[in-house]
Amino acid sequence: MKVESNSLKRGLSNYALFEPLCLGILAALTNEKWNVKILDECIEELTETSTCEFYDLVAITSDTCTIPRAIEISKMFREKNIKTIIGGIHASVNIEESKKFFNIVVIGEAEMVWRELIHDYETNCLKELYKTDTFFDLNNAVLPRRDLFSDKYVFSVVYTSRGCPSNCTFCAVTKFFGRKQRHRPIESVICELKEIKQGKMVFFSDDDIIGNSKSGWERARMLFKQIIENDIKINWHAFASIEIAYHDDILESAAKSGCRWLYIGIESINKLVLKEMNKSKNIVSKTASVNKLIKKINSYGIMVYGGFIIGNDNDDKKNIRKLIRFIKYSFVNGFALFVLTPLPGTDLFQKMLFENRLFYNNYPKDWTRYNLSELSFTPKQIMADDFNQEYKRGQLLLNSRSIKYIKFILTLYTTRSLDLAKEIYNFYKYSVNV
Ligand code: B12
Ligand code: SF4
Repeated sequence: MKVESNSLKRGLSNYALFEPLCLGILAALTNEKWNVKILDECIEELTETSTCEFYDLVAITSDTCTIPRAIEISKMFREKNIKTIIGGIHASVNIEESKKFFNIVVIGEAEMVWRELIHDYETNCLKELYKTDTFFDLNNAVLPRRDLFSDKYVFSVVYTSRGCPSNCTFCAVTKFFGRKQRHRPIESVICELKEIKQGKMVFFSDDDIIGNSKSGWERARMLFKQIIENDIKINWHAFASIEIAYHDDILESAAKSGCRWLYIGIESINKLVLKEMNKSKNIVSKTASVNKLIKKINSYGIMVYGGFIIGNDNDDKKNIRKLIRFIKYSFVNGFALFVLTPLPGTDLFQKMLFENRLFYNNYPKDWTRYNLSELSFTPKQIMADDFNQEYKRGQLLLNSRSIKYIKFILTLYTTRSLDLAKEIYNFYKYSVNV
């Protein structure tokens, strides 16, 4: 049996930083009598020769933008009469498409159906579709088979919760994992962290490590306390919402437990845009206040990687330029500027489809365009060509040589730490090439 993950094959080599968590979970769910091999195309490209080995089943995971490659891989194995299985967020919302290119389609979380699927294979009664209508109870979480992962990954990926209480219009998560944040028992997380090799960094893949409820905050406090009390020495990164800045005690224990970077979806500094994205929680009294919140997080020695999105209906040229200026001179220590992308299954996709604004609809081939750095629809307030020019201009400005000096000084100011400021300087020294 083989489990596959595929990359864009477009120079995304830095993504080999992260372990393919879902494949480790699939392997853990497979009973011991089967030999499992994991191949991650971020590390090693699948070639005709590697398909010559015999496999009983090939399970593939893929995002939307990599699905054309997943289809190629499936074809290679199917030509050798090996059955392929596709699962994950994209396949779960594109069932008819998936049925055409894979023998078996799994909708939903693997934990709910994988054992049944393997049993069906063993008893020769495989179905074409496996579907679950309920969410997986995280009390039954399995530990991924890390022994099957390459040593090349910088980050061990660990989840402590699933689901996101927010419902941003562009995001594919809530439709798949639900709007209620399900918490994995802390003992189970601690047990997994203890197994991780010393020196590996940990990436918590939760959509929001603290969530937005009292129970979420309480759990985050407990989790960080347990990491400290169990003397687990890790450096960790995670996604969080800007609201974490209102919880000093959580920030303090997060930092003590090894938190180094928080990835925060700031998205925009324009109120109308934030409302349009259903991200009103990011609206703070003044633009400067977002900056103040970032500064607060920095003061605990935690770096902020801000995610920003342009291309919304309320975005015009002026807004975009204002946002880029903000990113450059704000306290965010790192950043990613994305182009709004209507991912399948999202409210945004439905809207764009309804309004007949999608440029590329020759699916599955065109899914490669849905990569968050390409405009795939007609924007409202700006011509597509002008938008592309603005995006290019923004990327150039943000990747110019001066950025390392600007972020060095700002980090020094917010953290009062020369070491952290130097770390940021080096981060840009190696990543900026303009
Ligand atoms: C961590 C993360 C990353 C990490 C990747 C780490 C890694 N190697 O996994 C990084 C930062 C590199 C990353 C990059 C990108 N990401 Co990302 N990422 C995530 C995040 C937050 C968590 C992923 C995760 O580990 N989840 C936990 C695991 C257990 O869940 P899972 O992988 O979905 O697997 C479960 C089920 O889906 C199912 N399953 C999955 N595959 C299969 C296969 C089979 C056969 C079966 C049976 C079941 C099954 O069972 C699993 C267990 O329950 C998700 C959001 C989310 N909540 O999932 C976004 C998410 C997956 N990313 C997304 C996107 C768009 C991207 C980028 C395109 C963004 C960009 N331009 O930079 C790139 C693409 C990278 C690529 N493929 O080349 C989107 C994908 C949407 C879509 N329709 O494709 C998501 C859903 C976020 C969103 N905003 O909507 N990402
Ligand atoms: S973008 Fe982030 S906060 Fe918004 S719904 Fe998706 S995971 Fe939740």
